[in-house]
Amino acid sequence: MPNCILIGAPIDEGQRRPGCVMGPAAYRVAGIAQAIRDLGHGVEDWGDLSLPELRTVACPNPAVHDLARVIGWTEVLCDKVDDALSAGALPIILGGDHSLALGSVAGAAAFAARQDRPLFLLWLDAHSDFHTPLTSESGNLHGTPVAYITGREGFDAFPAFPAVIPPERVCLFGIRSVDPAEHAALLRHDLAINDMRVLDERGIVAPLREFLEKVRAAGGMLHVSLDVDFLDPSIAPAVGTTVPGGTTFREAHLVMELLHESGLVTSLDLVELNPFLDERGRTAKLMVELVGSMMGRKVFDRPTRSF
Ligand code: B3U
Ligand code: MN
Ligand code: MN
Repeated sequence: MPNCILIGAPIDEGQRRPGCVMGPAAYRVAGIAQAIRDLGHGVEDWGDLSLPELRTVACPNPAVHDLARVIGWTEVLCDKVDDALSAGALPIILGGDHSLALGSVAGAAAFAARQDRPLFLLWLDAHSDFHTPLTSESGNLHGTPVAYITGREGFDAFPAFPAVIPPERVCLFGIRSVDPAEHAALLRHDLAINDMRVLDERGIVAPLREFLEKVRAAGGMLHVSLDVDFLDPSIAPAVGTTVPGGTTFREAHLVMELLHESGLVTSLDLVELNPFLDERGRTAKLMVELVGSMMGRKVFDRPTRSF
């Protein structure tokens, strides 16, 4: 695995509950850099990003809020993630709400396009985040990145997405909250939808391996976007939008262990941590442990199986 670059993205304009802005600090307090170093990897921390000068922008949907700021974050994150990948590192973006993925995945897509490699996206989330700014009822732009990344219309005010990811290269994993407009749009697009119904029946291993196999066969890069609400709220309470019935502690670790074994992950978002809602840092610590599993920590070190 390459060395890691931590990129702090203190963004909370993509939703309405204050607190995600403290996310990057909480990950640092929970020891994310040392946890990765302990596994033998180099870590550089690029500190927290700040907003560039904002443009004047407009959106026909009056519910949408903080559009100019979210676009500003999108631009700055796109550049930084591209820079980190160009430096040969694995960028880990410390969020911040999920609107940061508008920029982080754009940066990964720009880099992948220059390398002439297909970029795949694994979306670990309770939500499908498949709204466009035109269909969102809440007006919260953290519910829109998957639509932007797959090239849906309605993002006129945003920078053009550098290299649209075809829906067949996207895997939604763990979803259990989908709005009607998202549902209708998902039926028209060919994303792999591993909702909790599928995971309950098949477990997490088979569907994840199927997707990883596709990434490997295509010689692809893989961006993983981990939303805290992928986890069950009983183990990860520090999130604004808790949805019951999430993945367990062991399922989540197994996902991250399989990702490590695959050797395919090239960039990672950690999103929606709201430290103000945490219980003595337990969610931040769990997220750091999950990163440890993705970076190679094992319960018992047996010779690596092929995934
Ligand atoms: N789909 C809803 C709820 C939501 C999406 N992402 C989160 N919540 N975290 C919306 O507001 O777009
Ligand atoms: Mn999300
Ligand atoms: Mn979510």
